Amino acid sequence: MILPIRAFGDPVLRKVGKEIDKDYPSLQDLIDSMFETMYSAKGVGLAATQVDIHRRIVVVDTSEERDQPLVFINPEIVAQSVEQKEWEEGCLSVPEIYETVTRPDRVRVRAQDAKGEFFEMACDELLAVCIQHEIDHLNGKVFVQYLSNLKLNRIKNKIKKQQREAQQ
Ligand code: GNR
Ligand code: NI
Repeated sequence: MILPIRAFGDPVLRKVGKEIDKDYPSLQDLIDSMFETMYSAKGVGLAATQVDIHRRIVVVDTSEERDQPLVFINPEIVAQSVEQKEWEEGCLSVPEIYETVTRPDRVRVRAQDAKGEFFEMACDELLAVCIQHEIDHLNGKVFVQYLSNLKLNRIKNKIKKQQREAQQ
């Protein structure tokens, strides 16, 4: 099922997701719907927060072929490089806005898979950027909140304009 993606400005994007435990109902259905939503929107990642589900679950696929789905349940960054990297980020909740954000170059993530098993993954390149971006969503943060107030206000106005035009 394709789920509606909430846009920046919607207060649900500020909620902090709760941990998922082993007997969370229909977890596999949620995972399937999140992948369907992410692939149909042509995103490289999606956090449950963006579809108004306030649980700590993220789906990612940074492969060219769109055939390497990754699920991260209760993800945590357990190590990060001192080196930082700039990346032009976008977000399905902030359509048509791309801005440079600086984050650690590499991170090590600990999470659970769909069966509840713990794993760790060393992430670099787009995957490192994406998992940090998604964990921010689980904590109620959207990438544009790293920008200056001037840029943030311009983005808020642009989104309001997009929403007005979408209504007409
Ligand atoms: O599709 C997405 N692309 C992207 C590009 C650069 C940095 C982060 C991302 S994540 C984004 C999908 C999304 O909004 N995930 O929350
Ligand atoms: Ni996003």
